[in-house]
Amino acid sequence: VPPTALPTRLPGPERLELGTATASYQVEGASTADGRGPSIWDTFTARPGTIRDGSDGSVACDSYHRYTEDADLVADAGLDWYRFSVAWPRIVPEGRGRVEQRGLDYYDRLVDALLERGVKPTGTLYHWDLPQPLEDAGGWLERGTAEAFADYAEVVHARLGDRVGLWATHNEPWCAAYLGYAAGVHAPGRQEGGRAHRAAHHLMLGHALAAERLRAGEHPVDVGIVLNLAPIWAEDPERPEVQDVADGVDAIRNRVWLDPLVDGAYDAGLLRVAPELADAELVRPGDLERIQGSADWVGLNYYTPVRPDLPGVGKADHPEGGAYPGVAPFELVVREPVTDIGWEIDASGLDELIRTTAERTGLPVLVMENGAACADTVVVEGTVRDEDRIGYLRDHLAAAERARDAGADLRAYVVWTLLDNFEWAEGYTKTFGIVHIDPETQDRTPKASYHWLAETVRARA
Ligand code: PNW
Repeated sequence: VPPTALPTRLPGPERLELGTATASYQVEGASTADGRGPSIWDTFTARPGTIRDGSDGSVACDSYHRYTEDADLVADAGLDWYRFSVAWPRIVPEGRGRVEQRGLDYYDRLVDALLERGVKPTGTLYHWDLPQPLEDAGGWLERGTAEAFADYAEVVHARLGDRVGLWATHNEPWCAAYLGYAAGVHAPGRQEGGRAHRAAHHLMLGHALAAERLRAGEHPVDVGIVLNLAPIWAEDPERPEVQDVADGVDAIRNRVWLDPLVDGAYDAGLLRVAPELADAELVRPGDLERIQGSADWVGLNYYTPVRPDLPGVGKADHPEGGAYPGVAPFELVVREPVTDIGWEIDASGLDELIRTTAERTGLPVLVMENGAACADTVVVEGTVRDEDRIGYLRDHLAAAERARDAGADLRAYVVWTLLDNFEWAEGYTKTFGIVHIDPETQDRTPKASYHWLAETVRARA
């Protein structure tokens, strides 16, 4: 990247930029290095029974030490950008107050390593690693967490903003709020029912407060939020009971984030599912006005469509099941074919989601994650064959281009993920990487999908 092009900003509409992504807790390891404080994921993974293989992110891909190899891999594939996330507990170990310079130094080195190789860095400020002291004070159920988040965001941007001007505040706040505080399958592992809507509001408030600080800083910025919105396909839309649960799922998966962002309101339909959001102590005067218009772009993470149906029809033990408090009992149907993590494959969902999100928000859209878990087979001669992943990526990239051709303002497509890494509740049992990681040595071996992606980039150029 020529110095004159700094900092990395929102890409223009001329061409679809391509990248790949990771997240701090999933790849960095070194969980006690250089003054990093504990996060809710350190605490959660230490609790027996939370992670399928009993593992944690304390070593992961050791990207904290091997980030130059990661930067080489992204550059060698010819990708435009690398999406990383910043670990809040490395920067502000107690969650608020004292700043740890050694944590900032790490991201400084990472950003420079990318720029030296001609890769544009883009950052996410919150990919789920909340400092444990903030959780001890109530976590995202408390307003103070949103305020602390804005302080932390300002510190990061002051240090990196001369080179990184494309920031996402949150990654998938639906997961943080509802998998974390309702279903309890992600950290902090709480089952608070409708109180999880408080977390949703505080996450959006935190986004807005952080966006204000970034915009007020000395460095120019395009600030957005990355949502895992989903196409909601009622299995039997003619039946009012099915349509009703589908509306409820849509409210919590999509509208609780988009409505305040676009309309500055939680409407009556949403309040029916989430009456907690009518609480004037929670949603204070001015909150919704601050959230409205607080994003310059919207990021989408898409893996699979969501198909609600009545109880007894779908997957009763679906991990998302408990993540929609306030919705009448329902089940999610999963149709074949599925990936190795059991998520239905349907690329038309991505096309639909990009178009509807662009229309609903009027904002530039970036696909910030898309990819597949595959049971990769390691074969001799150092090659890892993952033909299923190639098929998935090819079909979804084509779907993204269809949406663009249909006029949607889509600017980028980012593959999840560069490296096989710590896949949250699934531990290391599900691999999404285009690069294989040896679990003993952390050695990196590009898979067939990596070579396919590199070839696709070259062919396009
Ligand atoms: C997203 N669910 O996570 C995240 O942004 C990534 O960090 C993650 O590795 C990727 O998708 C693949 O899972 C999710 O259970 C994890 O519904 C779980 C769920 C959804 C998203």
